[in-house]
Amino acid sequence: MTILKILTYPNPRLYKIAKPVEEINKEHLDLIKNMTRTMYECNGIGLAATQVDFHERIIVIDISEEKNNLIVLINPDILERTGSQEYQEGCLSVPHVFEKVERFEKIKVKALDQDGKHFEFEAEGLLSVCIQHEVDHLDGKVFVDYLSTLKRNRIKSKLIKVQKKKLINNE
Ligand code: GNR
Ligand code: NI
Repeated sequence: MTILKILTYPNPRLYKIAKPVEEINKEHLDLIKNMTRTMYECNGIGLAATQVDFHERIIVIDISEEKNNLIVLINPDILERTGSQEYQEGCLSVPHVFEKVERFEKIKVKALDQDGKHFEFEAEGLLSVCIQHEVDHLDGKVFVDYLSTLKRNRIKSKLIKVQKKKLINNE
């Protein structure tokens, strides 16, 4: 198993729109294992394939305290959206930035599991926030896109500076 490299904002690859998975093969299953490992290693509660530069519609999520409740969503589709909630969001692709974002409160989701079986469920609270955040990644959207241009540009400059420094220091 491998810890995958996560793309950092504003890498243009984060803006690619992921294609539906046509048939789940061994490469997909390997990727899901590595994405899961990477999410846990980085202390994230979710990870979208886009963030590891793989542009098919795959998400892993685990919002549990004990990190023992993995949810794998292939070709996720949000069927219903109701209400609204605000949550302080962070993103593994936007390190050290936390900002409030408004999302739908309750959603109904349809997806395939790793065996290619269809399933549907309703989510609210943090799980709902996380699914909306991850589906956005698959659609080439990052949570800072919901912030004001001023805030987003400040975040962009800061992250570009940090990345140049890392490049100089060979990190
Ligand atoms: O680890 C993560 N925490 C988080 C907190 C609030 C709202 C969304 C998230 S998802 C994020 C991991 C990540 O970047 N997923 O794409
Ligand atoms: Ni994210």
